[in-house]
Amino acid sequence: MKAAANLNGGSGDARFQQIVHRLLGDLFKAIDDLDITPDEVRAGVNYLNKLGQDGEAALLAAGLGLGLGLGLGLEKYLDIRMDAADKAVGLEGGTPRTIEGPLYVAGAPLRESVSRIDLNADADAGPLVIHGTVTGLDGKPLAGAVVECWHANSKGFYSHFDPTGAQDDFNLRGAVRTGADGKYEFRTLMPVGYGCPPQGSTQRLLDGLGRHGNRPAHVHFFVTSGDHRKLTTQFNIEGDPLIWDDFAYATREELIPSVTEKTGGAALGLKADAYKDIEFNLTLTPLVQGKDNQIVHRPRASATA
Ligand code: MBD
Ligand code: FE
Repeated sequence: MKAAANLNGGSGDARFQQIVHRLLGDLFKAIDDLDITPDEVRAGVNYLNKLGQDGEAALLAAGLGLGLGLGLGLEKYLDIRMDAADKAVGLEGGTPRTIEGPLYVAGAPLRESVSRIDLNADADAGPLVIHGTVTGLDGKPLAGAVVECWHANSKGFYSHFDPTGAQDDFNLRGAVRTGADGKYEFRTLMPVGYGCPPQGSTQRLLDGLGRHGNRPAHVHFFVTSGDHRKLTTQFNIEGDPLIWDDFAYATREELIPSVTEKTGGAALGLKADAYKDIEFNLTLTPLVQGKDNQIVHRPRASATA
């Protein structure tokens, strides 16, 4: 939390840091005291979005006071709470969760086992194959699991949210269903880390704290399978200098798979014969008292392919 406000960080405005630090601490305490749920937090986050769209922040500030802390490492904090809840019921051994982030788009075409997801040319990005096996805690492959992934292009931009308009809606976004072997594979291009829009409100706030707004290169996942809990996770691209300096605090030791060099990409239809390969296996966890307690309801973008 001191990190989020960059308290004693040597740069930024000390008073601003002190205030943000206090508000975050109070907000986290309120979440604990009232056991505020992820859905309730999401309703609040969405409210702030709407508030800005409506141009009524000043109106609310007059009547109620402004919710400044929301969004700053908050999503990571909710993960920490879910980790603790899992530990309390002895639920261990699944692929660790990490934050969803704001850039998922529902509706990617669902393919069987393998999907090529680089729809648009990207001269600066080399081919990448991401693959693995979906299993339960018993290590047995799960058939019929749906693995969704989404990631940025070589400019750090996500399709559907790309300010340059250079990408089709589902570029670098995929969904596959596993067969009996539990395997999934995405044929894609190597992403580059995301940076907050330099002129946006988020970066303005970070500037005030003396913090950067960048993430290491990463790939997001949703994994769903019948009677298991939905997994929300990401991996980082090994070697990225920002791996332990992510403005969203999503990095976890277990989520930095090895990147290996391979040849034979031509036979796979990749843009070059030499390609990078990442094996990322996904272990799902069982329902808790018959319920998926890690489903988070929030407004999400959607499109039709
Ligand atoms: C991203 O790509 C992301 O994953 C997060 C958490 C925030 C901003 C952009
Ligand atoms: Fe992301």
